[in-house]
Amino acid sequence: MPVARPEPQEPRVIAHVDMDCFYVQVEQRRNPALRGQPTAVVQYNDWKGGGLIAVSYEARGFGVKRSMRGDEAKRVCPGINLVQVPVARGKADLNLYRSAGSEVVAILASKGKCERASIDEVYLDLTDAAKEMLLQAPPDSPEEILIEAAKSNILGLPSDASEKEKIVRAWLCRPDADSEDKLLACGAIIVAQLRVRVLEETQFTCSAGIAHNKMLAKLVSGMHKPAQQTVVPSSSVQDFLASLPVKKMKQLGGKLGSSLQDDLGVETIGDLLSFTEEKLQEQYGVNTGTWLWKIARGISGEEVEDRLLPKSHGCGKTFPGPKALKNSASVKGWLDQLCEELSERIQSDLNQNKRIAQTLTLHARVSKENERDSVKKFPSKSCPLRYGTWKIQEDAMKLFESGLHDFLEYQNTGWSITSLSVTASKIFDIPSGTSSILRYVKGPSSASSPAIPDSSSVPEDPSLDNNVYVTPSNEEQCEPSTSEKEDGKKYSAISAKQCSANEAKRISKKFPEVKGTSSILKFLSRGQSALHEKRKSDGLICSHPGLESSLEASRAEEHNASAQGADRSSTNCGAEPSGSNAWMFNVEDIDPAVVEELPPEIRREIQGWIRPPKQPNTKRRGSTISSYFPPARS
Ligand code: TTP
Repeated sequence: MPVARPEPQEPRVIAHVDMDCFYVQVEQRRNPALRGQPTAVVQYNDWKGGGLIAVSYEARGFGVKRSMRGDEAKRVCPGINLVQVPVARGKADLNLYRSAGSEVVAILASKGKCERASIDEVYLDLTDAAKEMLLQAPPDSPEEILIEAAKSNILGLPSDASEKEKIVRAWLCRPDADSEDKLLACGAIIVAQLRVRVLEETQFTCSAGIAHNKMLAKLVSGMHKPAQQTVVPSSSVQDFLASLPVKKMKQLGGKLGSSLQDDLGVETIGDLLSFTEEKLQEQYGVNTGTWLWKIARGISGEEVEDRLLPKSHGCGKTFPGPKALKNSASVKGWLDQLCEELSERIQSDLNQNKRIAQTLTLHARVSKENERDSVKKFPSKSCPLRYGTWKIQEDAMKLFESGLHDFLEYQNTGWSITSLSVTASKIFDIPSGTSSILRYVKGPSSASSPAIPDSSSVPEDPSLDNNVYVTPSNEEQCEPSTSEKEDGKKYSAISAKQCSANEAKRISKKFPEVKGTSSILKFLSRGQSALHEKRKSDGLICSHPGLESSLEASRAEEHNASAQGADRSSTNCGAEPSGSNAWMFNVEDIDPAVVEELPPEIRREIQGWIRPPKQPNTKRRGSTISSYFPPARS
């Protein structure tokens, strides 16, 4: 449910930029003969000519729509060019479009905080840039306004006037405008400049919305397409929202919007104005009630996040009609392909951006034989993400088996899958301390190895220590128990039933919960038998390999793809670890004098673990971290 965010004190200038018929433009750049022609990009699927996923504005003029398939589009527009998306591993390969989107983002991000919202849209916070323009070079001469800015659509101004451009020029330079409108005018000019640069440098056109918040900017960016921009002055907000159907608002597209229509008779955002905040809170809870009350007034405090990279990576494939998957072997074949692509993408994110994904989720659309209309959905399943292609493949297959088990509810019946996808989410930047501590914590065997890239080993969330599969609360779980995590969200987890409770307690006592510094602790806790928890739940087994085995697997994968098979057989899930290379440490064994010599960020982290001071533990147990920290010289 949406929640109201606190509004900033000062007015902001926010833009939402959305590429026009994006995949088509990318294909037109690859093949300029397609420019200006009715063109559509079709999904990789030959059934009825494939589903259209992007349609050029020329084709739209003939009545071609995205909901059509290629055959129908040809009937409507015989001259249409249908371009199939590039294919890899038997499915659409979107890399071409992703990197084209990145080209655009690189340009747009030059003027302020930039949030990449999808493959072809971004939010920009241009407040600072607009303030600077207002201070240093305010628009004061209508004739000098950039033509692209003069073509802006400004809500509240006559849009079909023969002198529209002249009116817009005058509006952008009004000396008597209030400071909000003046900032907005500067924002409109900056966005126009950016759009011109995008066109010059990438050959792509885009459309944009410019307003005082994200919500309004997004709502208007698609209002005048292609290659145009729309500005929302504060004075026109009420009129605009008065006629805006509730379902047009992203968060109101589903059940909440339906409830507003059915339960309160609200058809437009403006209709919400007739309800008090208390009434809306009574109906939808305090947070959502306040959010609704605010959006009715065009108020939204949501900030533009500073994020140029995607929040998650997903790979999916649909299997329509006769292509539906009906046995585990075919599911495994496809899951392997999807996981291979996912693994490549998260590995490249790790190498290029030093980001780690924590959670692997499997989604599927499944129906039972003879029960095509069943309302029961296949439950999405998640687990901690282990890096390495075959590990992801293995875990994804287990998630599938677990989901199928829950879905079938012990019925011995056939099933049929029409879509499968795997997602890597909860991506975070590697804390700088983590990468540096790796140099200190390499096990004995790796010490003699060539330098291992810091990115080759991936820590996991320590809070998952005693949990095997974890899913956000909006996903179904295998066997729910609920725990509150640091970020305040509720997570449900499966307790490791087969893992002895005593052992679990022993581990958690030894490795105290450390807030905000999950990575290193988890990393270090992956030693010996304690970290090779074997867990079974609903037929699932999951073992957490130690540092060394994960390093080795990563290395093997990086340097010798053909060794994967052998690697896989030697590290089967549930198999005992080789042990010789794995190790662990006790917090109690860390010599405080040595900690003082560590880089500050690691020092802070380790000090967090050992505070309050523990009783000195003189008992040495095998390989401990203290073996690798020589005592400080006195
Ligand atoms: P959109 O921004 O929704 O649409 P668009 O850019 O094609 O056209 P518009 O000018 O109306 O914004 O989607 C961006 C790209 O994402 C689109 O070019 C193709 C892809 N896409 C899909 O693959 N499947 C889909 O269902 C949708 C909606 C988009």
